[in-house]
Amino acid sequence: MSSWTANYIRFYVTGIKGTSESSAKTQVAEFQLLSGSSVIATSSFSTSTSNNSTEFPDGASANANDGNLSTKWGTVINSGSITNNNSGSITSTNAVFLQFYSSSGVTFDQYQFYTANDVTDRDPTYWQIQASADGGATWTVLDSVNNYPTTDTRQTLVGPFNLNSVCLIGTSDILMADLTFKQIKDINRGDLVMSDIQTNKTIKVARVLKSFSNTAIILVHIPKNLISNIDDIYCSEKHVFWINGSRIYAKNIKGVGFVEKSNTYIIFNSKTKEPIM
Ligand SMILES: [Ca+2]
Repeated sequence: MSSWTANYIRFYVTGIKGTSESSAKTQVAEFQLLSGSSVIATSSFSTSTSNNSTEFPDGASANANDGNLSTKWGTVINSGSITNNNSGSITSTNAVFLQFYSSSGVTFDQYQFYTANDVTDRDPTYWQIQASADGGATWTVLDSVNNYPTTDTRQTLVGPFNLNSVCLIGTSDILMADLTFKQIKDINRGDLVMSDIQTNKTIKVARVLKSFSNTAIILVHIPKNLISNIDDIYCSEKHVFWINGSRIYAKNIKGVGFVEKSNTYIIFNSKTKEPIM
């Protein structure tokens, strides 16, 4: 399972890039949902904006869904309290959202957006992707991104973001350059880590240049009794393992000789802790 079907989808902006404007504003030229590598047709949705905002005269929500980078969804946050300057936290009162609606439901597994034509300080840098399949009664957070280094280049693609793209959970151990271990949630910018260079299968010391949180819903649990000399691993379906000289997605590990038992790893929902079969 790697896609989501929902009637309502929200691009829920919780933080913007800068503080230069007296009223907090946010904007994007386009926001797109994808299935595989294909952008879902704009005719699949209607659009709207949260109540906590006032669209610019040239910032109607439909402009985020018209396939035209010259038009934009742009809105003033009425509370004036949207988090800016990349120091934010997510609350229900200081965020605004762009909402998509489809009566028949839309199935998607990735999303992306394009920066608007002007004012880089309005660019989203903190956001969630939320979805509802029951008319808005309950919402599921499919992705939560903090302090993303959104480009300053105008009318430019940001993403795509795969909804299962997180590699490892926060308590996973990372091998540092001094050969000690540090949990991934404790890694800071500037830290030196041992990095796997996938193009030539070598390892070298690399410096961490940026970090952000990306919360996947679907995780794979590979119990430690499946692989010799390794502890339990919790990762996304598409976390890559080197197995017998090949790159293998976690979700495809079963049946490979490296695994001592076949067909016994567990895919589970990280929110409900329930197995997904
Ligand atoms: Ca547009």
